[in-house]
This record gives sequence, C-alpha cells and structure tokens, in this order.
Amino acid sequence: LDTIVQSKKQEIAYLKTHFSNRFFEEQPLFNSATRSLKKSIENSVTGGIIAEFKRQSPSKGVIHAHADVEAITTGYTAGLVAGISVLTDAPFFGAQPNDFAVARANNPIPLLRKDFILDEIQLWESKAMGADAILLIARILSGEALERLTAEAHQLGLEVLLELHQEEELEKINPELVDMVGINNRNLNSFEVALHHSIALGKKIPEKCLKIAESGIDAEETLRYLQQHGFHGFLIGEQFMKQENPAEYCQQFIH
Ligand code: IGP
Repeated sequence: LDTIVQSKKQEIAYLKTHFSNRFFEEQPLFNSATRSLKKSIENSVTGGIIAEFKRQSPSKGVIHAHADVEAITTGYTAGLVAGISVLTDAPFFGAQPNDFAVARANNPIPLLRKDFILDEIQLWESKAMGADAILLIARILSGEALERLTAEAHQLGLEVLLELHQEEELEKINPELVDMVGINNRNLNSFEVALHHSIALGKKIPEKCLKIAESGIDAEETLRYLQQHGFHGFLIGEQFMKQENPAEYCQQFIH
C-alpha cells in the first residue's frame, strides 16, 4: 500500500503541473448531473450489488487480461446491479486510459471511481470523468484530509464511499458528513480476507450510515451472510471478473 501511495503522489504531482481545476471544469461531463449511488443501493430490489470492473490487482495479478469494458459494464447494468465500480489506477490495477470513459458513455447508472485519492485535483478530475461517487480510504488519509476531501467532493456533487479496515479508523468517521461506509474485508497490506473481522467492525458503525461490505465476496451465501449482519451494499470484483462472462455470472448473485 505504501508503494501505491508513493506512486500516486508522483502521478498527482504530474497532474498538478499539467492541469488545473479550471481545465477540468471546462470538460463536457464536468457539469453533468450525478446519480446517487447511496439511493440506488437503498432502493435496490436486487441486493445492493456494486459490480467492479478490474483487470488486475496487486493481490491476484492479472484477473481478466482482455476484458471488454463496454460489454462487461453494460452486462452488469442489464443485470440490474445498483452501481458499477471502475478501477482507474493503471500501474497496479492495469486500468486502461479509456476504461472509465467507456463505462460512463454506456451506463446510465451510478459509477464509482475506484482509485487512491489523496488530493483535491483528483476530485475535479473525477467529476470531469463523469463519476458519481469516489472512494476515500481512511488508512491513507488523516482525519482532517478526509473531512476536507469529503466536503469538497460534496460541493462538486460527488458522493463519497469511505473505506475502513481497522478499528482505529472508526474515529475518522463523521456520521454527519459521510454518505456510505465501506468495510474492506481485505487487509490492503497483507491481502488477507477476514469476514468475521468486518462483521465485528460493522457493528460499531453508527446505525444511520449505509454500510457496504467490500472484497473477497465469492459466493451468494457470503453476500446473504453479510446482509444478515447488517450490510446494505456489496462490492464485488474478482469473483465476477475472473469469469469468462462476468456479467452473466453476476446474475447468480441476484434474485
Ligand atoms: C473488490 P474483490 O475481492 O471482490 O475483487 O474486491 C473491491 O473491494 C476491491 O477492489 C477494493 C479496492 C480497494 C481496490 C476495495 N478497496 C481500494 C483498490 C483500492
């Protein structure tokens, strides 16, 4: 994780020397209305799934080498998922430059931009990409940075999924500000997945927060189990992406 953060800082420095907030504000999608991922999950009649488009990951290596972003994401949408998460990190997650744009152009449902956001310029960039929601990871941001980035995201009309993994991070939640809390079942340093850990942590989150279970969900029973323990949304990537036809397979999780 530290390696990813270091690399991301360099990317951000590059972004800041070549582009300004103003540049992003002038992009055609910047002023487009955003769709609420939170509401989509709350109102979902198909189980609140956020299906992820991910080509590779540091824990698994290549997952789906020649994944077709248009075919897979439109298949997810047709399958009535609540939202789609699209990885935009190239060095570690293999995102191709147009993945998000293609997903945006073809799917009229909430899209989550999945990246390592550390700086406000990335919020402007996310809005220009046509994102509806962004991920903020508590582990890599101070409480102060989380509050500032969340407030700025809201001003731009972006929702925030705040990702937690450790108990210490609970104090970084401001229930008044937060849209959705994600609990990552996977430790981003060791890559170990532990559901009981997430369930225990989930119980300590303020009742009014919408809770999303992230990572390592490999069967419909796992989803049901987490649902019984109070989770409202489910972020699923690898289990779908490793299939020949991720969108068709995704239907096994939807009833
Ligand atoms: C999806 P999985 O195990 O279903 O592929 O996990 C998602 O939770 C995972 O990609 C993820 C992630 C992240 C990726 C969760 N938090 C932060 C990059 C950065």
